[in-house]
Amino acid sequence: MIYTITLNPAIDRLIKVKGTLSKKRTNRVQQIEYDLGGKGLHVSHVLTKFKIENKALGYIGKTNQPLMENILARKNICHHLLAEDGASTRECIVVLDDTHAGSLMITENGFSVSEENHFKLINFLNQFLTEKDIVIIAGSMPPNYTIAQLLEIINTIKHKKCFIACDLSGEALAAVVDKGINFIKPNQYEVEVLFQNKQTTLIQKMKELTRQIDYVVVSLGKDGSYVAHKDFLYQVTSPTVKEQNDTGAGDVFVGTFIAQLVQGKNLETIMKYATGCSASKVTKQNSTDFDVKEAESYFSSISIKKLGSDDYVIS
Ligand code: TA6
Repeated sequence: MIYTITLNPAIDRLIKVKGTLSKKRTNRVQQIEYDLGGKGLHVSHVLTKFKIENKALGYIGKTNQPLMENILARKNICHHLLAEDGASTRECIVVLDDTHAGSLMITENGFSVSEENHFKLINFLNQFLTEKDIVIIAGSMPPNYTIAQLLEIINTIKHKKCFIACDLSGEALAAVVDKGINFIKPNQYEVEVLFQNKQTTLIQKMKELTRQIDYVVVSLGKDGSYVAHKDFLYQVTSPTVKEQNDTGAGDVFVGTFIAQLVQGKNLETIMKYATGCSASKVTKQNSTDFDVKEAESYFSSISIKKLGSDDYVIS
């Protein structure tokens, strides 16, 4: 089984305005749509689309639970989310306009999770995880959730010997990297923060990270990604597409990467699907849609350069 954990889920409120979004002007709304939000839940959606059994774990607020449950049902997300009394799942506002120049995201902070629900999550992991499982933890931490609580989750999963993938940032990313996990996907700025701006190249930093982490993906946005695995580093370019909304593109990358990995595909195929599906997501207006056939049509314009062992050998 694959479990995703979203500690701070969201409801994405997509607001499409007419013309060009501008400050000091009345931006008239053309269309509003609610979509699934939160990185782990997005990964669950991708896995579900690839018909891979998975369960979404984490927390949701009771106050707007019906709206969230409705979105989860619409997206076919199998879940065991713990509901928090007197709390609302945060809204993440994504504003789009007619210019195809990218989206604007304004996100609420989320709610504080009770000790009780944290322990319920730990108990669930203790009770159900087995060595064969994969756990993906993605997204920001709720307010007041401590690094110690995050590490308690990581230690519980590590104790069960599961494959652990994390799409975290800042302090949370640094803490899990120190523990040694199996997959991370920071962007280049998050890598710099990890090394506190140490004067080494990005490639040297990735090399360092692969000492403790099996798959290190550094996303470079429209410029593609670097993927490091074992002794080698791959430079992957992204196809040029007409952008509608890049929200969720990174989550589609992570979900597709894991989906291909569990299907036993080779790394080149994994990288092509992850890059292609993520590019397809960018062409869609909401936060979750992507098209696998469209992704495959991009394959010929995705280049994967394997940097030789001279460039990147682990000493
Ligand atoms: O990656 C996209 C997304 O999951 C949005 O749907 C939105 O809810 C946001 O990210 C939340 O990001 P955060 O880092 O705050 O968990």
